Amino acid sequence: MKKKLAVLLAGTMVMASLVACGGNDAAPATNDAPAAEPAAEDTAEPVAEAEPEAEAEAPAASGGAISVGFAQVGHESDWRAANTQNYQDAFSEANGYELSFVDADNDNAVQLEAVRNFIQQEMDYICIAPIETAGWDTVLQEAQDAGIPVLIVDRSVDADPSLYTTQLGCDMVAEGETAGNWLGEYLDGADAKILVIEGSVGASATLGRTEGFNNIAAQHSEWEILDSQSGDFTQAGGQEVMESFIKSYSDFNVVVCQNDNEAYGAMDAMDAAGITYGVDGDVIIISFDATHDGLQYTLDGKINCNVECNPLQAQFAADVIQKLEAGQAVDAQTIVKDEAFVAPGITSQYAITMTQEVLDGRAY
Ligand code: GZL
Ligand code: ZN
Repeated sequence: MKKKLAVLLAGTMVMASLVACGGNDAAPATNDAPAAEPAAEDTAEPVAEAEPEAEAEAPAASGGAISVGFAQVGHESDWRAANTQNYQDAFSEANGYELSFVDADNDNAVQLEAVRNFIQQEMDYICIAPIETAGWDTVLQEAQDAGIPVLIVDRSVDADPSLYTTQLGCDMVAEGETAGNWLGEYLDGADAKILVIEGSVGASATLGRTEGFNNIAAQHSEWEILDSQSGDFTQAGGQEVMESFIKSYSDFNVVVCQNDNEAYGAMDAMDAAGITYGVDGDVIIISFDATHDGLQYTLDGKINCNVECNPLQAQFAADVIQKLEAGQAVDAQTIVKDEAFVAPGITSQYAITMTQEVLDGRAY
């Protein structure tokens, strides 16, 4: 169903970015690290914290269901599964939506084709969680020419921001810096020989976490990053890369895994090689995502530090769509706030020490 022209006019009146609390309000009150600051060029005015608004009510204005096309990255990780479920729950028929969901299976061509099909089908809105940052200008222009607002969700794109209505997701550079800052605090000047299992090549989550961690590593001349390879955010990829690292390096004492599933694979590989890890082992493991199983491993002391990236973001997208439906201005960017967690026995200014209560209080 085509959107009213008024909705599009409202979509162009974007405001400054907004730091939003993670959707995981079950998380305990925290001595959390400072909220990630929005990118400087976005903050025309002071940043305000915001909670996702109440469950989106059915669209009274237009009377019919709001059609939303969602081109999802794939099903590569537990994080992705939680993110997908969250979108399917938020964009339900009961909430007044007609969701067309495509799992692009980590294939750029499939994702681009899905977006073009959404344009053909004249969706009211298109949400894209871009597999890679590059290659989006043309199809975003096609969507804009067709008068369909596009929400870039979870990750970000390397495209002209005027080609899409909003971007929402976690601050990946801040996540990488949190990991580095925690490691610096934990090592307290000791040497580090670091191996990095990166996420999917070209993904903003990979690029941001790598950039952030390297920003901090540059401050530590006693650290050496021995190698960095992509594990594609999967458990199999993490295991494969760790197996090859073990063949090539014998003196490493830190493994940075850019998501939990890679960490599980790395642990399998180290187990098979008789290498110990975690708070009682020879190798420090840093992971990202803080999914339920990842935090269980952190609680068990197998993962030393786990930096959250909250997958429960769908309500932020629904809030944007509801505002557009009501002809209201929307924010150019919404940063979903993250926490970080460390194993019991570790105290940190950058992270929350895991307890069973913290784990039980998590919404995903
Ligand atoms: C992060 C998200 C990443 C997760 C991975 O926002 O894009 O993709 O860290 C997922 O688990 O594969
Ligand atoms: Zn140092």
